[in-house]
Amino acid sequence: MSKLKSKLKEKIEAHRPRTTKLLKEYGDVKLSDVTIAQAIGGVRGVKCLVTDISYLDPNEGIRFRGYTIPETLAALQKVPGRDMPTVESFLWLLLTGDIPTEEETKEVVEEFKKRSKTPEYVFDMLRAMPKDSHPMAMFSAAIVAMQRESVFVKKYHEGISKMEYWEPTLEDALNLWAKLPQIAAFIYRWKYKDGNIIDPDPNLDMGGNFAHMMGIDKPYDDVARLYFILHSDHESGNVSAHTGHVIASALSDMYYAISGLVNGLAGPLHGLANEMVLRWIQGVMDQMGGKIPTEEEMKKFVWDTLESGGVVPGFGHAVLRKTDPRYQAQREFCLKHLPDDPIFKYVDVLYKVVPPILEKQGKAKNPWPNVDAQSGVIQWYYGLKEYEFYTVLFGIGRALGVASNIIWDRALGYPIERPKSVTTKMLEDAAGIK
Ligand code: CMX
Repeated sequence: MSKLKSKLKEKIEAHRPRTTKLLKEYGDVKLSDVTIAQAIGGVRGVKCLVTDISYLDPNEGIRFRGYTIPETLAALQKVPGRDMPTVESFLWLLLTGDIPTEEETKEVVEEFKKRSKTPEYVFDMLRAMPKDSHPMAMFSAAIVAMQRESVFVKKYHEGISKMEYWEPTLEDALNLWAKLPQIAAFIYRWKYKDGNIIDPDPNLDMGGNFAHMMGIDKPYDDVARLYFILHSDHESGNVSAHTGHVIASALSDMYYAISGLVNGLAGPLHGLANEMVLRWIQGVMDQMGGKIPTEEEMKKFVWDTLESGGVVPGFGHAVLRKTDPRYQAQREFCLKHLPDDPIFKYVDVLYKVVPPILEKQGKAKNPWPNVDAQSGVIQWYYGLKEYEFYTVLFGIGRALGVASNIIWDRALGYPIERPKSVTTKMLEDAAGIK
């Protein structure tokens, strides 16, 4: 058994009695009441999901297994000479809650290498799709096409006990995680670089290999590592995480679940916002003839968007009430590596002008920037100007967190999800409307 699996087994066995005790002895304790506004309004703030992998505080932002973003980046293993931790060491943290040793990290890196060969039929299928398909549609299709590889499905049909479900689920997750960078890089180079594909380099970690297959030099390897880590998990209620969780709760396998989360992520109010930010900035740039707008000029563009009924992409959040620390982490990267980049300057002006405008308009509960406001800038700077592709990068990251959650869902025996709906008439009756 791999070190990762035996550590996970130890953690799962220690955790199970906690869940059992809560269910058996404290199952009736109330966590939330649900108002009519919450039932109509996307279940905002209703506490009805459980995860220990990440927690989102409205004011502080995300913590992965209790660690803030700066703490996470500082504590984990790095490839010598690079600034950002390996994705493999981060995965160990997400799954087990512990910071891995160098040896443990090395083992995950090796696991990934063993499992990284993507079946040829995936590339054949991608080549058969129209070239103007959105990269998110291609990414989702490629993942679900591999469903036939699921170890969980095989074991399920052989008949394993519910207590063991997490083991083939872990196998599926590792197999899929190891292939996602190659699939994404293939989509990118097939669509935008005349099909000029770069083979993986077996000597590199996940982030390094992704940068290599994209054909982008250092420090893009660190960009990839940072990006995948930052986008991995944001507790369980956001559209992509929740979608993955719901699908897997029916015991659909990892391939169905991760393909499904990619589809949810592809919406402009969620993961596609990073594409929308660049589209929006490009629109302003065209109108400005490339000149950096003054704050007064930028205010007008923002008001134009609001007055035409649009949202300002990259700002606002359903839970956060402060600037997103994922935005801050990327801003720090920009200040170090690309302080004079014109698009960074645009984003910088937006950071100054948008929050007071959203506050003045008085609709958005959170006027501050979220992760998507900053991420496209970094990609653009390193030559990835095809902004339709950005959300695929988000998808690789999100698959790390959601699949980790699904493994734990199975380990703790969480059941099929089934909230209850009511009719509008029932709401009117509850409100006392005659
Ligand atoms: N620009 C303009 N209006 C905004 C806004 C923004 N950035 N953010 C919120 N609002 C509006 C909402 O559209 C809503 O308007 P209506 O009452 O007319 O429907 C009102 O303010 C209240 O919304 P809210 O409670 O503050 O925010 P929600 O929880 O409903 O939505 C989010 C959250 C992220 C969808 C929203 O802030 C938004 O559309 N932002 C822009 C898109 C974006 O950046 N999405 C990425 C989020 C991060 C991610 O998931 O990747």
